[in-house]
Amino acid sequence: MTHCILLGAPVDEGQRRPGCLMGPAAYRVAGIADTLATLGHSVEDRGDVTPAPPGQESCDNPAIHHLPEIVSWTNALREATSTALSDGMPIIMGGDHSLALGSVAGVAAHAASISRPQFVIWLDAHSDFHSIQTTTSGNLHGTPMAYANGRPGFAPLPPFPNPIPGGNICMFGIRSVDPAEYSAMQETDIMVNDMRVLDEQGIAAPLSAFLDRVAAANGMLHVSLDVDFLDPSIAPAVGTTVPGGTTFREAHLVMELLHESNLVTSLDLVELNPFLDDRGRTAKLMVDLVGSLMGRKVFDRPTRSY
Ligand code: HAR
Ligand code: MN
Ligand code: MN
Ligand code: MN
Repeated sequence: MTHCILLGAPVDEGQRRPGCLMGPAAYRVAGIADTLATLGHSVEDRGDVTPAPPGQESCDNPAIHHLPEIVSWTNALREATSTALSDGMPIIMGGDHSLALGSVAGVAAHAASISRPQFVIWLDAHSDFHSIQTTTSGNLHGTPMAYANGRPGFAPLPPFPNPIPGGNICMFGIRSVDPAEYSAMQETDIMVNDMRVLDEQGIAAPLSAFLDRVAAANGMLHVSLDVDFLDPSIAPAVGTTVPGGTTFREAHLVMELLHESNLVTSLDLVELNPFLDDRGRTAKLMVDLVGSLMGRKVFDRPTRSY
């Protein structure tokens, strides 16, 4: 039984397609609290996080937009997430992926405070490895993984509390990487499982290899689930659709394996744009995936040991 803490993060300014701010409401309407309670967990909905009024931060990349708003969100979400981790498992309901600038900073700060290493699983079509300097779209939702890894070029944001080494980061579902992200990632030892790896090896083997590392290090594990990890044919409610994503069963299998590992300590749900949804089907699928992550299954299996 887990104490699940819902945090709404209606962040919309990290990209240009309005609608992600309705994400937290859509998860609530789709029954996220009931889904968790039915699985035997206690649920506390702390409502939506409120950022301070934006300041005056600026940078020399003219493409960047809404930087002061995102700095305010980052500060507010770092605080809300690290506080929630002392009480239970934060589930941050976005909001676009720029919210992870704050949520991942919060989990890293908490892990450092109790001297445990932090690990991240990034489930996304995109690597989100731009710095504020290298993004050409200027959309800050394309930057959080680089910030968390301690990449330079984030001066307007507070320094990342305890940068997460590349060996503690594992990506799945990747199929859209910009050249500047690609060359920056070459300098790291991030485990990048692009869609071809999943085609050739499936999800269970590479995921288990990473989970073994987390378990051996007694790590905290943050999962960041971007709607575009899923194929757009099953999850249309996202501004940045990329063909060739994961299937319904691949996505549930990731969640089921993560549940069995017993290692997950926090979760982001990002990029849902309910304005683009088809009668709530993407919101409902995301909530179903949370159900699998938190223990829903058809039959019990012999317990795996991690
Ligand atoms: N790499 C592209 C950019 O920086 C696209 C980033 C899209 N990111 C998300 N989140 N949708 O993963 O603009
Ligand atoms: Mn705007
Ligand atoms: Mn993303
Ligand atoms: Mn994405």
